[in-house]
Amino acid sequence: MRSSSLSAVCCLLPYPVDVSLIDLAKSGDRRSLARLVSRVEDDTVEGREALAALYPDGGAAWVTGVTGAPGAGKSTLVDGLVGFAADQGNVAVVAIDPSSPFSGGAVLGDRIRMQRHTDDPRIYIRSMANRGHLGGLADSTPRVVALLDGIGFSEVLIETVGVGQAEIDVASSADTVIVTVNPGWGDSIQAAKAGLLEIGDVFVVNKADRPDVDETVTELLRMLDVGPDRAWRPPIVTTVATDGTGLDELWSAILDHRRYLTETGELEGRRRERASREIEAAVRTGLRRRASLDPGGVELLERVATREIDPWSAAGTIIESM
Ligand SMILES: Nc1nc2c(ncn2[C@@H]2O[C@H](COP(=O)(O)OP(=O)(O)OP(=O)(O)O)[C@@H](O)[C@H]2O)c(=O)[nH]1
Ligand SMILES: [Mg+2]
Repeated sequence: MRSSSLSAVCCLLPYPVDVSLIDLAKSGDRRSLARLVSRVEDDTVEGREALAALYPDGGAAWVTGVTGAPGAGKSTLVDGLVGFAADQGNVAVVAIDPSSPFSGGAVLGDRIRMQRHTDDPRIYIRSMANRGHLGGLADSTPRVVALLDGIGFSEVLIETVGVGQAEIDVASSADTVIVTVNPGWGDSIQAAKAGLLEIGDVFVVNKADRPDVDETVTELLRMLDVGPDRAWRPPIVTTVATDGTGLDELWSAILDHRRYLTETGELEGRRRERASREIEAAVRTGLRRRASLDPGGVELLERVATREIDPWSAAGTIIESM
């Protein structure tokens, strides 16, 4: 009697092993999924184990990245695209927020804007702070995307931080990159400066309810014409994200790009490139961590500080000792 009640209690304990956490997340339990994402974000041992277990199941998710200057309408666009994506299957949205330098946390909470989707069981929305990482994403974004892919989401939408600088990380994390600009001369030139013209697979002139839309489209076309020749010619779509105008056209442009990627075999190339960059980034992070843990580093620093040896020879010694 006593032992059977004990075993009943035991089974009520929250998630004794991570396998059940993965199973629960796969079955649609959002709390378990949120815990898994946090573990991956924090790069804990459990997070790594979950990724290792799930990676072989991945590869089926389509990843769409939405980037552009601050306030261009990225969140509003993503909010609208979620509805189209949900027709294809379960959707995960990863919104990267700038970290506050004071709290270290995400300051804006794009989730609030996407509140209307939170009750929909097909849709999972997660905000993450970029934690000082440059390039528009958080350091952990590619890992979180791989996790969501492995859990079984067929659509993943990423919204980058709108930092107005080179946000080109998203180019290697997404299958299709949407670059958002607004009407007006300055915006497309800023986009060009930030290196966004090279990475856009689809361009969106959002806030098309404002003046100078045609001029902006013409300017973008001109800049794309003088850019490098690409087999895929990025279409330019005009939208009013706030009322949904043009979103169906944007979604068709995304689907066209997917078709192109599959038919030409470029998808495989892109994903290989993604894996290669991820391995490189992980090696770099691992080396950095080990270098800072290396007790020999302190002694070497002392020798560099007293100019007995130079910093580059010290680095060579540390790498060799690994
Ligand atoms: N007039 C007009 N306003 C829009 C349109 N799309 C978005 N907005 C408004 O522009 C503001 C910024 O929109 P967001 O979707 O938050 O822009 P964002 O690019 O996600 O902004 P950050 O994440 O802060 O960089 C909001 O007040 C939106 O309501 C549009 O098509 N027309
Ligand atoms: Mg936003």
